[in-house]
Amino acid sequence: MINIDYLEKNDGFEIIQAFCSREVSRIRELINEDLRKVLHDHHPDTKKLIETIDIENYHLVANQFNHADIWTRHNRLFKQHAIDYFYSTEFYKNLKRGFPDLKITNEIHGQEPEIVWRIVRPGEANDVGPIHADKWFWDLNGWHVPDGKKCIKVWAFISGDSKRSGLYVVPKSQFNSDTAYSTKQKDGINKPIINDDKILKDKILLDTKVGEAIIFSYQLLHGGAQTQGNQCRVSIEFTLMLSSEK
Ligand SMILES: O=C(O)CCC(=O)C(=O)O
Ligand SMILES: [Fe+2]
Repeated sequence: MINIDYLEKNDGFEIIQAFCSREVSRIRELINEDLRKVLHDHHPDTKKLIETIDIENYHLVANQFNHADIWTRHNRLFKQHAIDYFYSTEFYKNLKRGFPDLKITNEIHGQEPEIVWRIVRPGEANDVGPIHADKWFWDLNGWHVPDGKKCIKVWAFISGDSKRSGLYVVPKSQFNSDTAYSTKQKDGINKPIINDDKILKDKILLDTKVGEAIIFSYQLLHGGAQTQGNQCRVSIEFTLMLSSEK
């Protein structure tokens, strides 16, 4: 089981095996269904083309769609049936055994637990955001962590080339609580922009295999890597809220 205290006192992250290949296939299928449904809602005229699209080949036809407008966070949220499937995975059951009071947070949309998928196309700098700590979002938006609780992030690699895409982290940066950032309003929330780019020279691209997850401190600096090669990167992410005195 993950030892959160240990992780926070060391590099600030840990890579763990999350989903077996059968589970990864099912998660890909669920994301593909959503991908097609959302594209169809926005572009009903391209029904035939959309039927042939999946996360493996999406980038080859993405220029036919309003990619930036379509793929809001809201449109990438797991729906109830996908959440139910996620709850049935061994990964979630293990998390629940280790942290019986855990909750997946819903700070932005306020209803169901927010499990979000993300697709990052090859060569597209705008598909990833700048390096940040997730705690900054909570501070900037006044989202409240109740007394006795804490947040920790989970990011899982679902598809792509792990050596040429994925997540950057700055190991041990959870200790630099004074890293400067400014803020800009986007998609209805305040988003942080890091000011201090000296620290970014220490970032490393984590080599996560498909089905593995990175669990990381809410204070750890991290961000998406622009995808190289010719495969999209697809990942899922969510926040766990847990008792802090564990
Ligand atoms: O996957 C990405 O590009 C960024 C992910 C991220 O910031 C997160 O999971 O907190
Ligand atoms: Fe993040």
